[in-house]
Amino acid sequence: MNPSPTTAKALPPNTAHLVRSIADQFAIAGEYILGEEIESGHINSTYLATYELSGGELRRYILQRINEQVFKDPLAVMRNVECVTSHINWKVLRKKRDLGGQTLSLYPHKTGRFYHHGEGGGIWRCYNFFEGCRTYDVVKNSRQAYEAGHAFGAFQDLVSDLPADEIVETIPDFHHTPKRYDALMAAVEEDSCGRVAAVQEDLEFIRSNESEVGLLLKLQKEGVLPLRITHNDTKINNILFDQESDEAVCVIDLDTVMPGLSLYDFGDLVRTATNPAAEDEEDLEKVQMSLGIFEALVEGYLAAAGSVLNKAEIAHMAFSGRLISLELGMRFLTDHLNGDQYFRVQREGQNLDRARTQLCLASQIAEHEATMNSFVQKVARSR
Ligand code: ADP
Ligand code: GN1
Ligand code: MG
Repeated sequence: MNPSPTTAKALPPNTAHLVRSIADQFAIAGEYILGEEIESGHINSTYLATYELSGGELRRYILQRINEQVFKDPLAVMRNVECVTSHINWKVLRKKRDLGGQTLSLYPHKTGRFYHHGEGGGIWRCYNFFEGCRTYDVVKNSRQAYEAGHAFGAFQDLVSDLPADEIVETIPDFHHTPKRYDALMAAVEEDSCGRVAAVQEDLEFIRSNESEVGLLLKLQKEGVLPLRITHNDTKINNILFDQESDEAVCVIDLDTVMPGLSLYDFGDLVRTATNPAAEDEEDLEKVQMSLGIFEALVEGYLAAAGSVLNKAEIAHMAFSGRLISLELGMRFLTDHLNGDQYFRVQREGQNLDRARTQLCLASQIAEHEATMNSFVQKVARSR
């Protein structure tokens, strides 16, 4: 089970001191009373800061340090995030005339900027904390899947009119699957940790799929698939759900918002939502791709973004789930072979388990792809 924000962890004294001093740099009203850590997410360091207002009311805020190993230009990330959050806030405000605390907003630093340069290095930012929400690592039912599909579809719709030149590519070739394939082959060649011998079967499966890794890029080059502004990290735990109603409240983790293909977003959603097991499941018997969940994702996504997408995007929705599962399988395997330098791990072999789960899912999607395609077409026709 994923820790919900309310089960955030106590901090060791050094980190507690650091978080308090960072929180102090932002224009937050009240008195700082507690800092805790939220451990979900493989990339950033995320903390929860609690303040007490003069009347005794408690308010909480998210403080995040951007991972500079992953994001080489964190200020460019912040410019993108500022642009996307203000665009979404403006659109929601215009439509509803009330934000109601339901959109992600950056809090200003004391200088008026939206980030803080940490003394020991690092770029920090502060967001509003969504009370009464939780995240899921694994989708529990079709309704949640519909909500998730709808949330990412609505996100696509909300950013569809952002001027493309305002958002920069902060991680070049993030979803360039052929380059991910090449990076894996380079890691195999180098075998820096002596782990290649044990992953021959996994490599065989990946090599057998090589001819398809460039398909979406080819369609993009031919002008069949349009370049859009996309989220690029649409895993299920990047959506906040209302704890009571289980409705999707907000899409978070905007660091990878960049120009991309809508199919990268839908594909990653399929990868994370249709697998009923954990992302790092060791028992592959438990990785059974759920067609019912796929169908709910399609219904939700098309209900919110169907009018934005073209025919080719719709025709490749099932394929995108297979491609992104394969891509993540390759990324996790590459990191395993390179000695776990990119994705945070809690145990040895975790990146290999993550890789195998994704590869298993990719092969199951291939088995059901024809049925999945027919379903997508049926929903698209009925709209
Ligand atoms: P990472 O890039 O490391 O995945 P995220 O931005 O996804 O970082 O944040 C990690 C976790 O922190 C999320 O999965 C969620 O549980 C929690 N979280 C992040 N932002 C908020 C927020 N504004 N309100 C409530 N919880 C949040
Ligand atoms: C990382 O930050 P997080 O945990 O939401 C990664 C994604 C992967 C995901 C796999 C910037 O996402 O690309 O799909 O792990 N983010 C980055 O769980 O590399
Ligand atoms: Mg995240």
